Amino acid sequence: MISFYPTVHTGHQPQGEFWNSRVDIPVEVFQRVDLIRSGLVQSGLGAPEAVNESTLNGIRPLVESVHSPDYLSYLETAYGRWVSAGGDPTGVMPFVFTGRKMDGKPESPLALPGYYAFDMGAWILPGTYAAAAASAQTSVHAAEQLCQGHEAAYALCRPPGHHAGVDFYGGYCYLNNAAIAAEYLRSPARGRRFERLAILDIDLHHGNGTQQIFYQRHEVLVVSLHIDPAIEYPFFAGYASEIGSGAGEGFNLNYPLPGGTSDEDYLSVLDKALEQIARYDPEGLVVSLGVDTFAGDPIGKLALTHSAYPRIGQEIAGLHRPTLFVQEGGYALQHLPDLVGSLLASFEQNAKSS
Ligand code: OKP
Ligand code: ZN
Repeated sequence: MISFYPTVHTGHQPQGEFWNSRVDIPVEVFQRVDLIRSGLVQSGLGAPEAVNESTLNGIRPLVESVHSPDYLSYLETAYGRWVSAGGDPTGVMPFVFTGRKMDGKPESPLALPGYYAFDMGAWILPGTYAAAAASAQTSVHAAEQLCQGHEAAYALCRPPGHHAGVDFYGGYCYLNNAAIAAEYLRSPARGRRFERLAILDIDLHHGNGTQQIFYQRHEVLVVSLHIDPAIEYPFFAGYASEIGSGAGEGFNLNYPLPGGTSDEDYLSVLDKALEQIARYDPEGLVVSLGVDTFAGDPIGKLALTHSAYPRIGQEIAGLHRPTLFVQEGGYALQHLPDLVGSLLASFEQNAKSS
């Protein structure tokens, strides 16, 4: 399977994340990229191609079809403004939040993170914007391959994207790589076009950013399997009652899963989700691929075993749609090569043989 990875991402290495009254050691580490790269090779998928861009040059209008220009210029300038205003160089992080309780828009660089971030887990460092831009470029390179006639492609994105919304960030995510790729597929510069699209999000966590971006639209069906937000991050979105609104009503489907969900139970819910996607009959599919559903994941609470992942790949192949895989989470470092590699290899094998 043709695949891509970003080379400019190691300047983004937050030293911590606030969680449960502590600063936790980060799990979204730069080593994830090289580990997954080796998994692709070991699984026979071939080595991914390097993406060297570290700006949004060439894709800015596309990215602005997902994120607001105001938000993008904030991300780009946040660290410098923070430090000049006396912010601690450890990283840009919010400590007073807007939202349901207050909705002013401050000018102070020390207050702005609380306007754009919804949690205290996605710090902004000097290299964060370049890394996020590189990650978005990676997803676009992979999407291009579908427009040029490939049946599948994989973007090894880091940082991940599915928690980032039109003008907010959080959950290690700054730019929504899957949403940006989806917009590219819907209106490519050249080549095949995929106007009716489905996004299937199988990361452990609910992709609240992706949900928000497409919530009022029907041309992109968003379907997500994730741990019940009543018991896990992101807590404030991902419930089954969130079905889309306006023209998008009925085009957002959430499947919250109980803690400890097993392979069999997971696969039967995935089956139902795929049936819904088949009924929608999209021209193409974008998979937000997180493997933090694995039992051994350090922050996960589902109980999938290694053998679930090839089965997931096989089920997705059964849709018979041009498919773009975009990496999201997955933090069990020693298992990442196998989890990602076996899912994609099984997808490829089953897509060919049928
Ligand atoms: C990002 B993605 C760790 C707490 C968990 C938030 C989870 C963000 C998940 N101590 N922090 O969807 O994998
Ligand atoms: Zn996740």
